[in-house]
Amino acid sequence: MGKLLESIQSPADLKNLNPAQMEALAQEIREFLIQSLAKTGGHLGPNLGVVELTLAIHAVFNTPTDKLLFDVSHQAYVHKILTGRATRFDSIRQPGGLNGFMLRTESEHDAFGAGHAGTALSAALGMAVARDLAGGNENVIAVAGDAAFTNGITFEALNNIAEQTKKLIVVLNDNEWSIDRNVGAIARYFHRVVTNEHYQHLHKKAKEIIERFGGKTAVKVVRRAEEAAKSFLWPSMMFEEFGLEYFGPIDGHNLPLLIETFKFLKAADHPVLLHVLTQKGRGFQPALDGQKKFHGLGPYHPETGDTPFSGLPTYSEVFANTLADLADKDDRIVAITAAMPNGTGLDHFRPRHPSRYFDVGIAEEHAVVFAAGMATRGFRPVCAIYSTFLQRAFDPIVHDVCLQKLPVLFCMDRAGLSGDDGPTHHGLFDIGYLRSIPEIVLMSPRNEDELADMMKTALDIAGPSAIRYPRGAVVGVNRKQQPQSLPIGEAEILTDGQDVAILGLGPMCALAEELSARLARDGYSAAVINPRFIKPIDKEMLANYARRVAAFVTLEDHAKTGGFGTAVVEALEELGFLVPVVRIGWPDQFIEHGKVDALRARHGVSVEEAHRQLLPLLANRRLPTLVAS
Ligand SMILES: Cc1ncc(C[n+]2csc(CCOP(=O)(O)OP(=O)(O)O)c2C)c(N)n1
Repeated sequence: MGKLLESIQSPADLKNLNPAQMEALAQEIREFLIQSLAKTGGHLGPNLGVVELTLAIHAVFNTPTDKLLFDVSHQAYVHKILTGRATRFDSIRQPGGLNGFMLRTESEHDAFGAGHAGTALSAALGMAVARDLAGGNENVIAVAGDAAFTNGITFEALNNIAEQTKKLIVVLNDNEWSIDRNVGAIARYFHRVVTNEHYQHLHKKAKEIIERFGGKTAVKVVRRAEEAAKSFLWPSMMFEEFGLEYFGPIDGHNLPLLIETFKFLKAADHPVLLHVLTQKGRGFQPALDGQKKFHGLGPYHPETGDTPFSGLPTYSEVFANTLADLADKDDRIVAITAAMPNGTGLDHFRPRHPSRYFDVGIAEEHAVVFAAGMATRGFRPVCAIYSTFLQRAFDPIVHDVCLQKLPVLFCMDRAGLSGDDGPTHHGLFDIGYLRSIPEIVLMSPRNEDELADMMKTALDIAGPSAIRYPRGAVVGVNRKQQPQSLPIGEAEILTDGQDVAILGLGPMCALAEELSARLARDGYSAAVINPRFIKPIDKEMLANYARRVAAFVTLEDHAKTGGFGTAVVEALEELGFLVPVVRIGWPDQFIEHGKVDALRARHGVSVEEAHRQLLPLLANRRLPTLVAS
């Protein structure tokens, strides 16, 4: 850690630094981020882009009295470093360490927790209105990336701001990137503002003036830019129509200009929006060259940016390649992503079927209703959306897809514990929110070959369906040449047995097999079942085993409440069987970030826990006797 950085215990310490020291501190923070995240991994690119912006905000405002929010908050690392967490920064995203996002329980400086996009403006407005009602005078500052403006909630907030408060500062941190290139009309609009020649000229001028005279004059330049915006670019700037006074765009790496601008905006008696231009990955060439990779990544080489080669393909890649293969033969198939072409693997689909690929921005609700619309016209839309982000689209799934019996397929990546990202990103609720919806067929594959089969199955049926599969590398099984349709609602019996029936959902099948081996050593015979279908559940299979086993075990990478195990209990109850069910899954609490294996052990999502709960239920069972032939 650099000397200046070492001296910053809280944002108050920034107030004693002169401009040259602030610049030097910015460089120290960049170096610190690059070196530290090389070991832990994290959101390097976004944070390198907001070093000056965060410094300027903390130099002018006083958190925690003033409220500072970041949209998504993956770019809040510099904020963490400046608010007393620098010495623990090497623990970020590590078990027991700092969270990778803002967390209200982690620091009083984290005014609002996040992880999903589009919430900063609404939450900031809530805080501003609460302040107004309470007669307070603290500032509320919401920093949101350009991609946050592709999200509906951001616009719902904009629609309300001017009516509801006179004091709110919105910062649009525009780097022209989402994780991939930002998309749509809003992105084009911002781009036009940024590339306007007049602004380019004003930027250069601002820089010169600041170098010569310092802050005050710079504010005049910002104001002139604002005037120019009105006359040159747009009959009336979009944000002005929403009742926010627009300032910018200004250079988001020009610290004195940022500081003077914030001082000026602090005094505003109406809501304002400051448009700052930043460069994602600034100061680290590999991040500038590899914007997508360095948005968020695991450990890397601190000089070259190289990352270790991971041998097996991921589920996301298998999903996307399979979809592209299926689309070769079926031109009704279209693929939809909500700003995650990289994460969902659809990057692999895009070049093979460019006209049937849609990135709609961070707009999960729109993605689903859009898919529904296409389905009414005979297309077979496939929405590739992480389990956690599909939560946003619950009502469209109910109202626009399932109620209308439309054949939309939801491919839910990152279903199960996400690990390092923590509770905002764990995909632990999708069975809970989908299982109760009529019409939907819900599946979970135990390996990549079965994922392909399930995609084929889903595309062969006439109604809605969803497949949940985990983050990361596939199992590595041999794959069939062509995927095959599976019989709907039929489980796969991997091994038959008499004493206990173990149902391992999706990748948890591996644990089911481990448990079975362990029980065999205890002298019990276990059936190992791959349920395949969460809905419709295989009642025939359940009835069959309910007649002979002492207990069922369900293993799932999902919340126990409302999960697959609950579905088994309900089905048995409906069938009239009173057989105990040992349900292994995540407890009814938000699970912290950490390494998957350690978290499973801590929370009892394990073979050991299943074994521990099962033994008393089997104790009265007579051990199998050998029958003499
Ligand atoms: C609802 C939701 N969908 C998708 C994501 C995944 N995601 C995380 S960051 C990000 C892009 C953010 O871009 P921007 O806000 O412009 O910030 P930048 O990283 O460019 O600084 C996306 C799509 C998310 N966090 N929330």
